[in-house]
Amino acid sequence: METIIQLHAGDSLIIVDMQNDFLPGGSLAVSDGDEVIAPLNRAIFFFSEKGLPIFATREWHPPNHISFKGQGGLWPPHCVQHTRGASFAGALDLPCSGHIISKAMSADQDAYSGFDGTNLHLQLRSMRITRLFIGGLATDYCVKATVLDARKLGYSVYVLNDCIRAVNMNTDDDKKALAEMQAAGAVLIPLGHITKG
Ligand code: VGL
Repeated sequence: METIIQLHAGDSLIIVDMQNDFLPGGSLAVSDGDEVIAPLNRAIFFFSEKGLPIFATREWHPPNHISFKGQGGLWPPHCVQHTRGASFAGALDLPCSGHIISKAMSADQDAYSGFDGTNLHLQLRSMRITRLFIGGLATDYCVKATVLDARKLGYSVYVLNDCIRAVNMNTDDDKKALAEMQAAGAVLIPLGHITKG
């Protein structure tokens, strides 16, 4: 049986790190990362129509960030504050009312999860949000970390499985990440199974 989820008050959309550097042409491009823009725009439309809050997380690193190879980290420089690479995808229809959550903003602090070192939980709580619908980049890093933290914090979590793409440094990292999220109680659903009623 297909599960159809009807959106209602208490729901929020969390868009993870849809920044140029994670898209084709970017310094840490996720393969086919741009393919999630269209479905995310549909999700944004649904949530906007229902007057439900939308959050967009972003990495917002200083040029000497600890996660960069030059600093001994894993990654090429990416999402450096105020650069084009750190900007949200131009084709993403983020509404003005969207809430931006910046993370990993100081040189010595890294954060994959949108909850790590941010006031995301505080903002969601003040809006009485209990269910989160999460999509974006990348499945095996920031999406996974955000989903796992959300579950730890007690939210019901739906992962929009057609609105995510993985880095897949090792084959199957995406499958492992999905299994980990499900084991933590997150539900994977395609956007087509969500109705705004
Ligand atoms: C991410 C690698 C490095 C992500 C961030 O957004 O998933 N991946 N930094």
